[in-house]
Amino acid sequence: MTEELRTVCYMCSSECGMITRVEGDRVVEIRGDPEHPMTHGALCPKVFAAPELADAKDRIQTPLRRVGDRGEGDFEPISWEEALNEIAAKLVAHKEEVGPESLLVQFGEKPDHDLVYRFAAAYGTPNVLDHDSICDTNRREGFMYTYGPSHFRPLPDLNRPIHTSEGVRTAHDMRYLLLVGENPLEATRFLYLRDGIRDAVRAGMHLTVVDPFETATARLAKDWLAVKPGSDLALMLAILRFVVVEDRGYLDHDFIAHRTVGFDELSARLHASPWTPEWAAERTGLTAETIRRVAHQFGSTKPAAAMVGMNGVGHHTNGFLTTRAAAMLVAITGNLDVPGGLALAPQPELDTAAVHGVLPPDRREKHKDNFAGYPLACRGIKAKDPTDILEGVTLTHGRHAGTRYPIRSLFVIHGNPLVNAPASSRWREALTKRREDGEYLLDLVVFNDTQLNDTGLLADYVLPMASFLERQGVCRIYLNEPTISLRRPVIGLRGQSRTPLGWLKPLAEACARHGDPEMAGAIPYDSDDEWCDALMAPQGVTAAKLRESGGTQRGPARFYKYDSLDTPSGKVELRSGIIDQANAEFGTDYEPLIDYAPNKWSREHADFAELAERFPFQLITGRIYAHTGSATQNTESALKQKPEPPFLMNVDDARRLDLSDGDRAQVENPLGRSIEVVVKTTDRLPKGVVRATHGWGQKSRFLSKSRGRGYNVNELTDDTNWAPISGNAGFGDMMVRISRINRP
Ligand SMILES: Nc1nc2c(c(=O)[nH]1)N[C@H]1C(S)=C(S)[C@@H](COP(=O)(O)OP(=O)(O)OC[C@H]3O[C@@H](n4cnc5c(=O)[nH]c(N)nc54)[C@H](O)[C@@H]3O)O[C@H]1N2
Ligand SMILES: Nc1nc2c(c(=O)[nH]1)N[C@H]1C(S)=C(S)[C@@H](COP(=O)(O)OP(=O)(O)OC[C@H]3O[C@@H](n4cnc5c(=O)[nH]c(N)nc54)[C@H](O)[C@@H]3O)O[C@H]1N2
Ligand code: SF4
Ligand SMILES: [Mo]
Repeated sequence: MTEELRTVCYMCSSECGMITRVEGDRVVEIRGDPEHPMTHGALCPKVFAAPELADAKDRIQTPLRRVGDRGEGDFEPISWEEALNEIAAKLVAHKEEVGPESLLVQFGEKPDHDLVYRFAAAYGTPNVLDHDSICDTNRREGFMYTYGPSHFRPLPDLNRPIHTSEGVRTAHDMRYLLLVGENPLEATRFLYLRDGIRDAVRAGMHLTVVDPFETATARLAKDWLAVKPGSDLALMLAILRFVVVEDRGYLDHDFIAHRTVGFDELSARLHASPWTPEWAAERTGLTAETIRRVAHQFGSTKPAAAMVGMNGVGHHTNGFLTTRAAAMLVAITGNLDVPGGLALAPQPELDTAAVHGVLPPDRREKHKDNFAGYPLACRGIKAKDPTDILEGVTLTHGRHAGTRYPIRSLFVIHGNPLVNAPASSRWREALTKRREDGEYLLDLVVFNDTQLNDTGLLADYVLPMASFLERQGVCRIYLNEPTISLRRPVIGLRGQSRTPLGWLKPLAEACARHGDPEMAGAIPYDSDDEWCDALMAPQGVTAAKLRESGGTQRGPARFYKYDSLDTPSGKVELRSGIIDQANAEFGTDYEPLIDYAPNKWSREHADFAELAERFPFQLITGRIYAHTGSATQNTESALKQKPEPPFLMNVDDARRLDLSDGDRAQVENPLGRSIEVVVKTTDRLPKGVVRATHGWGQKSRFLSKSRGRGYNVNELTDDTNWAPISGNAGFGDMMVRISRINRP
């Protein structure tokens, strides 16, 4: 039998609409869904890894229990019942001995977590860390603390056609786009940005791309500004200062007067600051003339948008401030939430409190990060996990200040921190360290995925997960048109894999049987439709209705939503009231306005300038079109497009080190860690910068196609370096030296 079913791709986080042709429970064809409001039929080639992964020989088929030491990779198959009973017995014991906060749950960058939150809330742990702090908390919080918590996802208004209450808009309004450290043509986060940028450029939009590497996006731009890594803050401060101090019609004074707070203070700070184009030129490697020209063009071309990247900007510890500067620039020039400007993407209202459950304040205040010195790190700090596991957690704020507790168990749910979080060796250490009595310090590690990656090698229990083709979820798409869609399962569960409902509900029941009364009935749903319906209740739609009607529900796009800003003042906060409140409450001294801060491990930072002589290269990363993190590598379909991650360096730098294409080199950081790479030379990267791709170099024998390919760049990153406010991992702050490896 052949069926055509609409669903939503999750080979990466873009959540594109797709139509699958299913024959005999196999996906035999995938094509874009022309009716999907975000993607209008577009897809990218990563999607083709999905059916291959679903039916892969390497796929985890049954629950597994470790038999040798952690990391050796010896497992025996066991039944779900055994696995869940053994895990439940440990969870109940840990809760009695230490408290529920000793369970640390983390996910990777994948959706369908709703019931994981519910399980964690029922058990009582506040320590649920999604992927955000190794992804984009700097960017989220930079916008959040300027435009309000519910507007942490502003987006360049480039999705066309767009439905508004006045009708459908097809033409592009945007005249100028400043993209800082973002590469939507290759790192596809929302295909409409990829396609919208192309169309808008064709319609005459001026695109300026700030990136040390000449990416595909930069190649499309009128201006490519090859900044030094981590210097974007200097650039944005200089642009901000220029538009305020020079103001040749750049500023929207009416908007500033009625819709912002803190402008006078900001203006005084900028006037008194040294942040001139010449000052920024020294730090960024651009000319003062270029900076002046870009600032003038941004200020005088309207409507315009500025957007900072999740990684190019966000993975530097000063990325929060860079985002704040961009958010301010957009607002004071009158480009916020206007057609063709930076649109405030509304969050479709969902009943997450009902479905996720709510933790009582007493338990919330045991959060390992928020109450351990980082009160504004709203999602927690993943980079800090190894330290927390090794040293325990000391709470510094709230009513439990002074309390210490150990982390006893860890759930890794479709993530791969061993290669995707900073400092892989620290993760290995944290997960394999033994106590004096010979037992592991971290008593329980549970891993849930479709494939047994390098993190899985360190687990005690491996639980087979339903791939996204087999599971149901509610997608909250980031769009100016508030949109939800249903990821419906299109094929049956493979092997013994289970959906989140399929294993978390019986695990909760097993915990109840082992003596934890709070877990009885913790997950009250009997089908995926039930929790999806509860979640979507405020939208007045059900899963069944979405399946019938094409999978997506959207409202009209609306601009000028200034009445809905949920900052403390209700206005755009150039001086952040949220930060002021946190400082008053917690005795912290976070910058509420804007300031300059150089990054660790960079020449601009006084403590590291000298090191730069011996470690002369800044190491950055960037994504490749054909792969998603570590998820797609074990597939023919992606490997035939890109079999290895490139390690790029400037052609003159390479020549000086006697390196040419294909040569092996050692890359070493000041922390004494090193990796081996194969060099690829390029003239698209300035001198002094090398560019890698993360997520590779895995060793797991369960990844038969990708094992041993490439290098793992996160062997070199620093787990003790995170952004002061958001806790975002500072992957992008690292200096290295490079030497040729001569082999006979
Ligand atoms: N140095 C450096 N490190 C980085 C980054 C960087 O730029 N530089 N980027 C960071 C960022 S932004 C992020 S978000 C993290 C990502 O880190 P992770 O979230 O760990 O990302 P992945 O490696 O993509 O996926 C991990 C696992 O998810 C499993 N999986 C389960 N279900 C699905 C599914 O439906 N779809 C997909 N695709 N996989 C599934 C895959 O099998 C895989 O084992 O890495 C971060 N690490
Ligand atoms: N193909 C593909 N698409 C993806 C993903 C994937 O793994 N593969 N992952 C998804 C995820 S999880 C995310 S978070 C997004 C990320 O989307 P992006 O943030 O756009 O992706 P990246 O390629 O990590 O980083 C963008 C650019 O930042 C540049 N850069 C590095 N350091 C600096 C710097 O100091 N300053 C400036 N200005 N630029 C710098 C890099 O050269 C790179 O071109 O992509 C999503 N889409
Ligand atoms: S960008 Fe590609 S991989 Fe990502 S969701 Fe869309 S089609 Fe899937
Ligand atoms: Mo990400």
